[in-house]
Amino acid sequence: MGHYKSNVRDLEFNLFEVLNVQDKLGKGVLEDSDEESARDLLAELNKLATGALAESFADADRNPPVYDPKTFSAKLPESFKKSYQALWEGEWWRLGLNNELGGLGIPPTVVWAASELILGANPPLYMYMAGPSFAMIVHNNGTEEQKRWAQLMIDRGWGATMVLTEPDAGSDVGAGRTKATQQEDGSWHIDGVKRFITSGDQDLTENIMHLVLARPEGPGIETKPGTKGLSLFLVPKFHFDSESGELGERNGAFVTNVEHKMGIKASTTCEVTFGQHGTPAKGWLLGEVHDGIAQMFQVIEYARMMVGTKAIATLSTGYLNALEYAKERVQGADLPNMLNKAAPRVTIMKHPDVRRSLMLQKAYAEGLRAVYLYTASFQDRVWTQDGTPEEIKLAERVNDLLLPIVKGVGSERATEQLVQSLQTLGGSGFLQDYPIEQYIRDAKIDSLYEGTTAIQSLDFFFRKIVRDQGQAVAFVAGEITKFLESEAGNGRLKSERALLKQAVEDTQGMLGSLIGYLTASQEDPQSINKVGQHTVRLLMSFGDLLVGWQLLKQSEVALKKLDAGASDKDVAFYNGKIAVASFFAKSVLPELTARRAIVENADNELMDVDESSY
Ligand code: ST9
Ligand code: FAD
Repeated sequence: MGHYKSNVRDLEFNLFEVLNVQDKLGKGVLEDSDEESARDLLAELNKLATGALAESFADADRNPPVYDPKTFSAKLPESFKKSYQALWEGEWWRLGLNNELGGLGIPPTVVWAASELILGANPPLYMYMAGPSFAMIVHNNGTEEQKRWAQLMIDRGWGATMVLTEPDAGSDVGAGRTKATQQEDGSWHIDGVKRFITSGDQDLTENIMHLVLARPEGPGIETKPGTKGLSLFLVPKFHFDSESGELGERNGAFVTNVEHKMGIKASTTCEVTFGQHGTPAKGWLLGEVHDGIAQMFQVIEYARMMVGTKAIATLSTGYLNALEYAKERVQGADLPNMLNKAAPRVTIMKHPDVRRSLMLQKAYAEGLRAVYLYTASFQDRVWTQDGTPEEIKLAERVNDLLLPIVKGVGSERATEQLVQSLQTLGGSGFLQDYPIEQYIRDAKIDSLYEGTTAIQSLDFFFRKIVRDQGQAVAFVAGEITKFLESEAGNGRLKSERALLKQAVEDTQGMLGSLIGYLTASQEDPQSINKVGQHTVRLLMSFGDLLVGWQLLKQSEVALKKLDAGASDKDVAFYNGKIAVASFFAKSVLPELTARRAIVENADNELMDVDESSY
């Protein structure tokens, strides 16, 4: 058995019993898909994920890619290349593409559910397969010629990268110094050093298209500081014939280092040097506008969703591995028999603290899965363009609001709860005989790249709530209120609904306080530092609220299914849904009241502590 324990039953429950995605299939851009084909797709990918994809997970960690400074190249382990070949040959690169570019005619909900299977089995595989999805963005923003390049990227299976970070420009992308100078032939020469570039080199694909942010310079070009002065350039590793895609000369973008990391070792993290090794790094402006940061955010939005889904996928397999162990490991007696030294020994599953911990792991694994799929359901509306322009606009806003939750809360809770999954295995969890230590190492990056958690929380508060004038957040709050006012559970979820209601009020209270501090900063500029101290608390609390709500929504569905007479094999599944929702409402949601009090009583003392006193 491989390391990866997927949860297709829960994916299908979300898609077809809670979100009712099947109602959207068979129409418009989804005309070629139906419920059966979507279920078949998940089943087929699940076989691959738990088999050939999971197979190289540990080997590629123990035998990571090797960098050769003489050739500026990275070589991947053979086991990993075999997994990649299986993924590519299965044509899973079609997953996120639109129909025009050879997509499968399935909505984002199904795409992300399928993506979870790859990301849970072996996440770097997914990242190396980014070429076609990045090509779609090149296609959407490119000139007619660049649209042909996008097609070549897909047809020839090229890799792709997103290139923002520099030694002095991490969270602050606008501090980037890499520059671009226009040439007479219309191309640009890129000059600078980028670092931490995922998939910067590999030996899986014949070519790599780097999507590079650089600052254009030269006569007639206004040089602007910050992110708004950046443009997006297409910089191939090898030049190519625009018609046939035949490779030509090596371009001057060279990988000059591959980092040694804590986790996701199979994923190469590269320093990429542009135009500093005797060969110019030629790039082409994407489209005809200098609007690099907005174009790059089209990539970042996918990537943030991907990172959150990756974290949640890893938490899910961590929890299921821990659960399996707890059902087999025998240790100690039942607590009521603790004084009887001759009492029968029991599996650790019988100990209340192990049960508590496993139920919390389940709550976050399944609750966050529900949150990312709920988010994807808004992407469905945008993808299908089904609805009035106002409905589609609102769906975009709600998706934007939820992305920092999927990414920021997903990654933080996954890391925290994976530590609990390891704890369930006791000392054995610390060994490489089990996958959990690698899960923790591999998942930690998720709270760092694609914008750290602090950055997600600032994005959530300032951009997604304040700048949005609360429209998306009001919509989501309205949906939760509808649930609260409904007869959900038919009288059986009463106390849980009361706890959820309190959680809504607490989250609104926190938000109200932060908006108050922001407003006060017009008079007292320091007041904004009170906001900055608590945006992560707000983000995490909003995440808990959504998890609590989604779990209760699921338990409402489960109760209905049980009332209607579920099959034997489904009874335990539905009872689990009711148990986990109730547990989360009773043992996590009340914590929001304390967090609200902390936010309401915020002061700026922290900002006054002298740095030498830290
Ligand atoms: C990285 C990669 O870390 C790690 C993993 C790589 C994996 C590669 C493979 C991925 C595969 C994925 C494939 C999935 C395919 C599946 C398909 C399925 C269908 N939203 O606030 P301002 C824009 S890469 C949208 O003033 P500052 C906007 O244009 C490195 N746009 O910012 C805005 O203008 P306006 C990742 C946004 O103060 C403009 O930016 N690095 C958003 O200048 C300026 O905004 C990071 O993520 C948004 N949320 O700069 C950097 N926000 O306002 C993190 C901004 O007029 N740092 N824009 O609309 C930040 O995000 C900073 O907040 C900052 C600040 C840089 C934006
Ligand atoms: P810093 O920005 O220096 O942050 C340090 C700390 O300060 C963090 O805790 C941060 O939250 C905090 N902080 C910074 N600014 C603020 C603020 N304004 N308010 C509050 N707190 C703040 N980049 C790419 O361009 N392409 C890639 O493919 C890519 N892949 C990566 C792969 C790996 C394995 C790694 C490690 C990084 C990768 N990155 C990539 C870079 C990644 O996106 C950055 O590391 C990340 O954005 C953070 O930047 P930084 O490391 O410079 O940290």
